[in-house]
Amino acid sequence: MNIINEFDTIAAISTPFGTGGVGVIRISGEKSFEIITKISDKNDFPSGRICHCWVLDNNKKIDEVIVLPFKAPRSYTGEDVIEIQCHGGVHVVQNILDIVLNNGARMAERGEFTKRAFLNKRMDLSQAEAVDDLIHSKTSDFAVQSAKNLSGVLGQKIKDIRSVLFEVSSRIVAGIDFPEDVQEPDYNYLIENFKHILGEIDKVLAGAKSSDILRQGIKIAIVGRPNVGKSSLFNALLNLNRAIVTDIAGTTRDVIKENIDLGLPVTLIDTAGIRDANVDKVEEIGIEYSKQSASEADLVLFLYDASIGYTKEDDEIYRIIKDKKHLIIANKIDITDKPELVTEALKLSATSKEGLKELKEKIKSLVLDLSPENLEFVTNKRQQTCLIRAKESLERALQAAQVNELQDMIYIDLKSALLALDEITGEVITDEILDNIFDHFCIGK
Ligand SMILES: Nc1nc2c(ncn2[C@@H]2O[C@H](COP(=O)(O)OP(=O)(O)OP(=O)(O)O)[C@@H](O)[C@H]2O)c(=O)[nH]1
Ligand SMILES: [Mg+2]
Repeated sequence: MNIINEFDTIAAISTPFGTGGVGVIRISGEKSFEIITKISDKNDFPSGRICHCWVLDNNKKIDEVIVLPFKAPRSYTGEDVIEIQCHGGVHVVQNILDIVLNNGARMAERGEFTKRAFLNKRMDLSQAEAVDDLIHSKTSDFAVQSAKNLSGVLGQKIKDIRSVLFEVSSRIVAGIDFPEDVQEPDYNYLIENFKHILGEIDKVLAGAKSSDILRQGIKIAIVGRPNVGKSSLFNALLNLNRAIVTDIAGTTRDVIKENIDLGLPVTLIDTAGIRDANVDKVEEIGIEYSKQSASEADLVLFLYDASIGYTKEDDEIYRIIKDKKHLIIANKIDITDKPELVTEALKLSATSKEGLKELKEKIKSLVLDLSPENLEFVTNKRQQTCLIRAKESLERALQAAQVNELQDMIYIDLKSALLALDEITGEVITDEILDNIFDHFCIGK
């Protein structure tokens, strides 16, 4: 079956909605060239050449554009593709899309261009998923990791693991099918190979936790007594005067949240200083919110004022958060000669920014497992589930081989492991899983 011929022609705006320098309308499918010829003042669009023309609507000039024509199969989707670069006004772009749709294309669904690229074997499924990760990455680090997968790093690794597994499986099948001619493989050979493959799967899974954090991000709450410098640290980490800072205790009364990139996506939360005495109703509610923020955070930055020292009140707050993942920070080290420091506290001055870089590094290393081998492979939940399934099947095969189980039985588990690996690259995949993946994409991608 030739999938390419089965598809109709789709179109969408590929640039974000809004005003910009350029807007891009993408068309894919066998009518792409026919449509651009119909709607422009130019007849010839040689593949791979930049073409300049006007888009027309019933001879009325709509915009002066650049057209990038790509003949199948050498295009993003593997089909005939036309990309129109027009001026980036909301209405210009929409007008051109409407003209394209009125001349034989239909509106593309979410992720349909990339889905076609996958179905036409321009990329495997791990690369298609990397496209989405790259677009939606919340930090520059994760964008770089996603680009690695786009280039096929994860897909290739899975194919390498699969090929070893396939080789072992083939030898078992040959032994089963032709017992007179082919000897069944030695059990030690099986055990050795299963252990090797399990080790390789573990290498890919080692980055799972970090991948999840890099993709989703974490919540960090800054907590402490009034006036210890929480809002000052909040502003310093944001590099912006976002929260009000004064020398009046009880300045911050509400929870303030901002997103920042600390190499991982972080929602940073500034809270009201926690104290018991003389608080009014508003501050009391603020203090409740602070405790709640601390309990919901993935990491708590617990601040005390080093120029005053670690007090009984500090310790009372510390006891609220001590069971959470936390960092103790001795702030205002710029105005104290001999800070009475808690041994494990990080020394910081939120105003002079001394110690700020170290704090950022410490946060990153506490949350992510940053050893290079653990960041070699970025995976998403779907891929991790497939890897775990492959691993469980192989573990069963290993146990069976260790007790010299019949090789027919071992083969059943190997087949499940192969299937699970094939789901990662999309060699074997159901429509439901595909729809689920591409439904998360943007229109026009
Ligand atoms: N010298 C010095 N002063 C600091 C430092 N950090 C904060 N301050 C000062 O301490 C005072 C309180 O700072 P804030 O950031 O408002 O403290 P806070 O913990 O948010 O206070 P509340 O919102 O009232 O709980 C301000 O006068 C700051 O300028 C620091 O590292 N060094
Ligand atoms: Mg404050």
